[in-house]
Amino acid sequence: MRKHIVAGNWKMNNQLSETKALITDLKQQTQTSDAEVMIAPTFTNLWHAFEALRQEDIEVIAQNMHFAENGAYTGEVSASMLKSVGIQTVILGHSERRAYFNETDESLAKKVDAALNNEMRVIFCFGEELADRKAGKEEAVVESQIKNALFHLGADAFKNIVLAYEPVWAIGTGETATPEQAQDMHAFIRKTLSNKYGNDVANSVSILYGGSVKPNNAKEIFSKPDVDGGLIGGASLKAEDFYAIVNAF
Ligand code: G2H
Repeated sequence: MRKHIVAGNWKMNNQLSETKALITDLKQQTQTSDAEVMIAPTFTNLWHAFEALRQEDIEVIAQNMHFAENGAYTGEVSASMLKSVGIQTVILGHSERRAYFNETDESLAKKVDAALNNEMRVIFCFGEELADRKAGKEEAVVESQIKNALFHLGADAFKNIVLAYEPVWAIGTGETATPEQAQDMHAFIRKTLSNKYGNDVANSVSILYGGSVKPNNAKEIFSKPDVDGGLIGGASLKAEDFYAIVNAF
């Protein structure tokens, strides 16, 4: 049985005071689903969030990290630094990182290795752009993103990898892939994994959908057999909305 996961990606939102207030609201919500719940605040709020949620069933995760252990990389944060403040899971390869910070399949492969070497769990994001989909290339793009960043790994590594399919055209735009489009791509992703690592690995990896998931569309998206959860941006910034999505399973 694959894990259901709902992760809130706060992106570059929330000062410390807003983080405190949102965490207070999150603690007042009731969970009725079996999903693992995660939130990803900015680096400056990780330690506070980790401390504040220590006793709760909400894991605090990071939005990014560098591939080096330490050294002359001004402005960057390493896996061991994240671990030193309690963080066990990191989002890597979000399309905003790829688009605005020049992250490539090659640099992401190094980040994945660094996270796994530090015994962290990775939520690895990928997805096609609108032009790719219009040209009918969405599967080829997704397949190459997965292969280039992950297929150097052994099968065992996939115990610590969660995949997140986020079509770029659906991110923060209000456009959502239809549940059928999401299911078709998730099934393709699982087949791609199966071709390389076999059915057991492919069937054990949770594949999340991301891109304008909201309380009013989560249930239908999560009802699809290969959709194991969601990476939630805008709708994770309000506790009621986020828990409406968490409870959509
Ligand atoms: C996609 C998603 C969260 P949103 O980036 O990763 O954001 O739900 O706002 O589209």
